[in-house]
Amino acid sequence: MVEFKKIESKWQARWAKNKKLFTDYQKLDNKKYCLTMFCYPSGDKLHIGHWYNYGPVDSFARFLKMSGYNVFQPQGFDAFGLPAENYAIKNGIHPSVSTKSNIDTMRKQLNAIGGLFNWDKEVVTCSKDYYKWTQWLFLKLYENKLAYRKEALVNWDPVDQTVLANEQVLPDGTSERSGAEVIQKPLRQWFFKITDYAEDLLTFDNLNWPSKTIMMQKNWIGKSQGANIVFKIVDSDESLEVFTTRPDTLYGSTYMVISPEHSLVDTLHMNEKSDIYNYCENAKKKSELQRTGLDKDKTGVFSGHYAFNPINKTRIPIWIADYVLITYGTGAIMAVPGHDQRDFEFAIKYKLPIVKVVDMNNVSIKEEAYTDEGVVVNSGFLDGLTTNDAKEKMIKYLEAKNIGKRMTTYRLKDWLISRQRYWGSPIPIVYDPEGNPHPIPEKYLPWELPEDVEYKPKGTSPLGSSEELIKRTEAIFGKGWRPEIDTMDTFVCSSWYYLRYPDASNNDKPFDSKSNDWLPVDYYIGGAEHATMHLLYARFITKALYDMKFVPFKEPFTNLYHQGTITKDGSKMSKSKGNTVSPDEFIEVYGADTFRCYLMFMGPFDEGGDWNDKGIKGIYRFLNKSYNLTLKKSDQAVSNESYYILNLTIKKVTEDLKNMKFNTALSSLMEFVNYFQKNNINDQIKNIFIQLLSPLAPHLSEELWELRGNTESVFLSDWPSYDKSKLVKDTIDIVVQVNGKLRGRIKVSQNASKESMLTLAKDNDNVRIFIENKTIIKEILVPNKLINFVVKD
Ligand code: ANZ
Repeated sequence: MVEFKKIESKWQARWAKNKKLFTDYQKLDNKKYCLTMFCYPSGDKLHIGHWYNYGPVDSFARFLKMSGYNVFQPQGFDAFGLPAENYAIKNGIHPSVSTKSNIDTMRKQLNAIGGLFNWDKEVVTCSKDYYKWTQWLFLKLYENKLAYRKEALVNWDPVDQTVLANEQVLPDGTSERSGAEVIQKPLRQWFFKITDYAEDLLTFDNLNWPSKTIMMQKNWIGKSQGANIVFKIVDSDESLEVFTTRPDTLYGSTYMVISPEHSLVDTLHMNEKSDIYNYCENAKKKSELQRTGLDKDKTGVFSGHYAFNPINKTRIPIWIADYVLITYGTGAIMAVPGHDQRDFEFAIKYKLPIVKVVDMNNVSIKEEAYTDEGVVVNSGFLDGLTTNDAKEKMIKYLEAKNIGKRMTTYRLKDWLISRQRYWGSPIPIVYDPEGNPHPIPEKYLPWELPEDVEYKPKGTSPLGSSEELIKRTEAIFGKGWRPEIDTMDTFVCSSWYYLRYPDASNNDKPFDSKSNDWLPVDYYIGGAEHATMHLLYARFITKALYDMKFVPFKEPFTNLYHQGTITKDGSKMSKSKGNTVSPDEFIEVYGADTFRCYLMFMGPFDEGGDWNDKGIKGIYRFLNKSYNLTLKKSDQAVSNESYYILNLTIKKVTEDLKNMKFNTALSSLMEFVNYFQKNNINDQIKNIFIQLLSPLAPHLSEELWELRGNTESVFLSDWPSYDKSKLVKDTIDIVVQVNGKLRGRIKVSQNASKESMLTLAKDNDNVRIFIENKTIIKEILVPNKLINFVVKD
């Protein structure tokens, strides 16, 4: 058995010293920036999920290297964040201390994978020389009016005592972090204006991304097209504007709804009535999901007011109901119960009129609304038009009469980036004695995270307890000035780290134009769970930096891949379920190459698979067999068929690795080994096999390569190419049937003529028995496969 452990440490040490294996930072013509999502240095160490990201991607990077590319494969740590802070609260250890020790452990574990990582460009987001530039980014966004402060109802996690982004609230209304029921709380917060980029973010031109991820981003941005329409309020100078995607149904609007937070509630003194007041107060306590879920019972109160439907001048009542949200559109709707299910349910409950204005084969709207497209009815000048034509015609009409306008809205909201937590990048803002915010001049960056704080959350930010921070602020800006005490969401740190890697130690700039040449990232690989947060934020930041002329590209990641999930007994591994598997014990027994290959063999890379250690022995045997097969020198006579197998394997492995199909690449190599265990092999074939195996089992292959007398690393050798002419077998097997029944097989040469094949078939001893003394009425020939004689007596 091969001594994997010994081989692995030997080669890891040698690789680290061999500059030729790493990136030539000056040479850019054939660069490949190959990036895995960096990891969070938690105390749980590197788990199988990390391995499944970093191991196979290193195989891919090594394959690119051997294919002649100048590969850049950096590593770093997304090191700010709540877990370190919670750990500090519990154990009294400063987050910087625990984070540093976690990083040291994880760095060691990452090295055990045996990856060719560019450690000279490591990025750690909690270090001063990194967060200095995260703060710079904030200042640039602020200068360009893309960072602003406003009072807003925010998602508040009552357990972690912090604000959450919408993306961090799970569909059931609980916190992704603590599991607590998220509540709504008004707070002054900092936002990044990602909504300015809503339209740009919907374009995915020239990006090779999984279509599901693109769909998820599009849905998240949620573009809706329609119209804003103004309704005059009866006996009042006020009017009510609504957003609708169905202006074609205006004739069918029989009532209106405003959200409990709508300004009209105040302006028209509606809340002076106690039932309305109580209703509105109650609604404020509910989360969006509780209010809008389709299965939720609709509630509401009549406002006492009416509006004129602008198209037919009928008086329609205005209701207040919490299924209408203040944060979307105008916070008010024209209700069309015949064609909107929520309105339908509400109308049934409160006995409001339901009118059919869209028809399709006399559809009934007694049981439920008809929400599909159709032909307009009961709608004056629109009658007979299709839904789409009617929309257009109505919008034009409304615009001409000045009672409405074409409108596009997006569900995407601005990115709330302030957190009432300690372990994050301080927001570089100070307040003058009147409370007005001012950006901290760049020369004071990094605006350091103070040390003298009380971490324990008390509903206000821990930074507020630092005397040093106040002293520092007053010393620089003057008496009475106060620091901002919120820190930035860690997603800000990870929204730009890929820009920093190529220039990781630049002290004067976050990155310079030379490092920009390394971008965009050619291959970005990480979990699909980042589809709407990280990947959307990173695209936004890149686009904003492009518009500020800091980077010459608009998209950060050209090719995106999501590795699948490794499950245990069908469920995702997690510490809380107690079903995690540590890679370390397997590496100890079988070695890193076996472990890497086994993970890759479990299933397609983008699907993952269920962890089961039974199969690992099979991979271990395969690598040992590979070693024994190729170790010794031997020059046996080799058949044409063997060359066919060799070239076929080169072709398959090359294509598979190009597409990150590691599992099938391994299968081909296994078939190869099985074949050559039974057939002659020569040194040339052995060398090529080692090269093909090397990205997948790097340590073992490197050892074999050396034992076979090579003096340079196998990863400096050129990836083998295949000989097309060898990919055709000399002879092919053809099946011969008579009246559709198998009667014999013949061997013919590749380019045999039709006639010669038919003659050969008829000459076959067994076939002859069935065609003798019969009339052949048809000869069917499927090239390279079969001949069928149709005969009759
Ligand atoms: C009249 C109508 C008739 C509507 C009809 C739909 C169907 P999407 O596609 O998600 O953008 N709406 C508008 N603002 C709202 C708010 N703040 N809270 C709750 N609902 C709101 O949905 C747009 C539709 O959602 C709008 O079009 C409006 O109802 C409703 F047959 O207007 B519609």
